[in-house]
Amino acid sequence: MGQTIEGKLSPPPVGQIALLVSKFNRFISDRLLAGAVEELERLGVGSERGDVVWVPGSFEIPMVARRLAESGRYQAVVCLGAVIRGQTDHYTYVASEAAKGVAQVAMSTGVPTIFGIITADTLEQAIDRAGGKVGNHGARAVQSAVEMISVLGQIGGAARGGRGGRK
Ligand code: INI
Repeated sequence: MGQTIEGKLSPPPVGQIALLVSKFNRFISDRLLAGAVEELERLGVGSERGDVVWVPGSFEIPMVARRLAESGRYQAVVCLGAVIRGQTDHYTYVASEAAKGVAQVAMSTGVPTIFGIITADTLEQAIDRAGGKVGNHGARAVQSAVEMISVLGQIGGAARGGRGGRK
């Protein structure tokens, strides 16, 4: 067997991480952000290395995530929000565009762009995932970001969105 490459949860030596948060369902987003900031501290990255950017709703996350990723200023973009099923099918469109959009940003820029957006049937389910019974999705999203920075750093090759602009 050849070598095994695995992301580590140790702090990247340099660089900022963008925490991109949706104001919609702010009650939940605030908790996800608190979990994310705490996790930056817990992992030894430091909360001063997390820049917070707010957008109106999860639908707006991919566009701003792309701008952040392409800026070259961030090692990762952590997207946080909550899409909660309502009376209409609006939820479906917002959730699917947010998920597709975040994946596209990661693929097109090469900058780890993490899907820390909760999709839930009820407010109670969302609370459970935002620091309640099922942990904090914001904290987990920061772990994924740190792990991805590590694994991509070990593999090598540049992000397309980073310094030097698009290729
Ligand atoms: N935005 C969310 O982040 N979560 C939701 O649950 C939600 N729902 O259900 O409507 C939501 N809608 C707003 C949307 O993200 C946009 O901000 C809006 O459509 C303007 O483009």
